[in-house]
Amino acid sequence: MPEKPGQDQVCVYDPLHALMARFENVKAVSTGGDPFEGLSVEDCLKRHIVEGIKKGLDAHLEAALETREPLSIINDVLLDGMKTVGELFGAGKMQLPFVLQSAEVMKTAVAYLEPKMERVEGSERGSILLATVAGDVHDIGKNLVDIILSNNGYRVVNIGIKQPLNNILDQAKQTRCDVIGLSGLLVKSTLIMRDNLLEMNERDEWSYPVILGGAALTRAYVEQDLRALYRGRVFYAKDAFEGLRLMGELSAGEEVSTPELAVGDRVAGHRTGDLAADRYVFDGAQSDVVPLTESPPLPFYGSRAETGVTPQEIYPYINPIALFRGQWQFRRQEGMGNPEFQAWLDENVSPIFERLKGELAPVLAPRVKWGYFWCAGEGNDLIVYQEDGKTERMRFTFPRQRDGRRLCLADFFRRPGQGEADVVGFSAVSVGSEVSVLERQLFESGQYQEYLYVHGMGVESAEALAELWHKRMRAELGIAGDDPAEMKLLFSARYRGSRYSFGYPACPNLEDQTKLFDLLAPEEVGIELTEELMLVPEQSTTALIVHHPDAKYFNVR
Ligand code: B1M
Repeated sequence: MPEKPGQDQVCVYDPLHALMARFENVKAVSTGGDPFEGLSVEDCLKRHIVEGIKKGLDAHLEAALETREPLSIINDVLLDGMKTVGELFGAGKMQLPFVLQSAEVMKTAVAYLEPKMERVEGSERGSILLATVAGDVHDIGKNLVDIILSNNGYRVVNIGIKQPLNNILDQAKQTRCDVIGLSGLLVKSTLIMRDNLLEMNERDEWSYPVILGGAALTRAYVEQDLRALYRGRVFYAKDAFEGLRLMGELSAGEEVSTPELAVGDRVAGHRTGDLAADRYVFDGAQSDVVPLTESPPLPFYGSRAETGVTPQEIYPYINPIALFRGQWQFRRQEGMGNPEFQAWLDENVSPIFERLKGELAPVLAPRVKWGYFWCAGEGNDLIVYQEDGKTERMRFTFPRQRDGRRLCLADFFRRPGQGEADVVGFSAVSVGSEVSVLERQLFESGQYQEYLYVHGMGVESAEALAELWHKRMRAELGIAGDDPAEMKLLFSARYRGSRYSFGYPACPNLEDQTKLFDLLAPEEVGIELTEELMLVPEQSTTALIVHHPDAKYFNVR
């Protein structure tokens, strides 16, 4: 990939910073002049960090070395700049990609200074062993924590994904880390974290303070339930900056502050999505959904493969909101209206999207396995039939809402024996693993901002391929007539039927992935299912396609 603009020839003017300055009532950095004019060398270095400017960094570091030791430059000057970055981010005045740009400059500066200083034992602020727990492949959240902590003066030992407790403890001991940090996005990971803490009690290894983070956790689960069972100290970090605050307080030996629980947190406990077994047992009460008397004709029975889709075909199906706000985490700044924010995104973020579309086209390798099967809904079960439309091939059991409409996925299909069998679709899509290789290179070479951008593009391309293929499947089923022309409406699922992914609320059981693999054999296009039910490559997703017009997303608690 060509070098990202702004690596060496970073422009001294950053539209975001200028914009922030406007909102902050602070004098904006001029486009033409020298942004360092009139500043002391220390302030120049801080400006390099806060504004993410690499150009001229070496010269300012050399100048600082005339009066300061390298360690003092790091601790007293550069880290002070990073502190400002953290404060701006915390106050909602700095966007994550620019925080990462600042971290890149920090890393470059430290790399410049390191050969000039002797390694001073204990010079770090504190140390943490970071791992994603056993069975979980999610890397990005933990890596963002790594970037923020290591560029704020902490020693981070990042041992990667799918880490069993034995390894975590061995490595923590070997590398003499003070704290253990565990990450995980899966519901199952929240249970693994609990088991890890219990085992640490049993092994008498509870002297480590533990920080936990990841999407399926809640503060209440960690700071009430888990805290009650771990003999040591355990904390929840909602994001990397809370991790930074916790490390600061823990390393300084201060009392660790615990934020108030949010209202949702109090009730939710933790978002396990683990449903009581009775949710799956049919108790005779069904929803008001009426199965269709006539279902679409079966396009074909069984599965097919497609590897000829191009990235250019996928790109229009990338939801910019999910990419810009979800993955890249661009937020509307305080005082900014929605139209103004949109205009800002159009001007500043869309060009990044356009650039990456071109650069990632040779890296993305789209592939799809999809198919259609005869089926029927019976109680809470979806029965999938053999090609004869009568002989049972397999059965999925879905949970039913406890109250309200009492919806269950099985209700959208005709009952057994009600005329011809109904039709269900399945899909498995991926954009290949090369993009993960690129991500790793970017992370390891300290190109943090680009790492975030590429990761976001990769995963949202997988999601976009699923969306594109769902459209194609609606066409094959002959139900695409209701498709909206506008992409925005497509992204809010204003078409007939729905695409449900195993692991999400209406069908939370990840074990169902094995049945989908039995039906589609996605291995034939290079999509594998691990023992822990994760899809490899990471940028892959699967779905069950329902054609019934009433099929919309719903939650089961
Ligand atoms: Co999917 N997915 N996904 N997915 N996905 C989740 C993880 C899920 C929670 C959604 C849900 O609400 N149900 C759910 C898992 C639930 C479960 O276990 N049952 C889920 C599922 C089910 C799946 C599939 C199985 C669906 C399917 O295909 N059947 C499938 C599996 C893919 C696979 O196996 N390879 C799948 C696929 C995908 C996409 C490919 C489409 C895409 C990318 C996935 C990926 O990143 N590899 C995707 C996405 C985008 C999501 C959500 C929406 C967002 C994840 C993300 O990128 N977050 C996610 C739901 C959610 O999180 N709201 C979901 C951004 C990332 C930077 O945040 O890692 O959380 P995160 O890290 C944050 C904080 O959590 C915190 O700081 C970080 C920075 O702020 N943090 C720490 C994390 N670790 C920390 C440690 C600390 C401190 C802070 O100290 C130690």
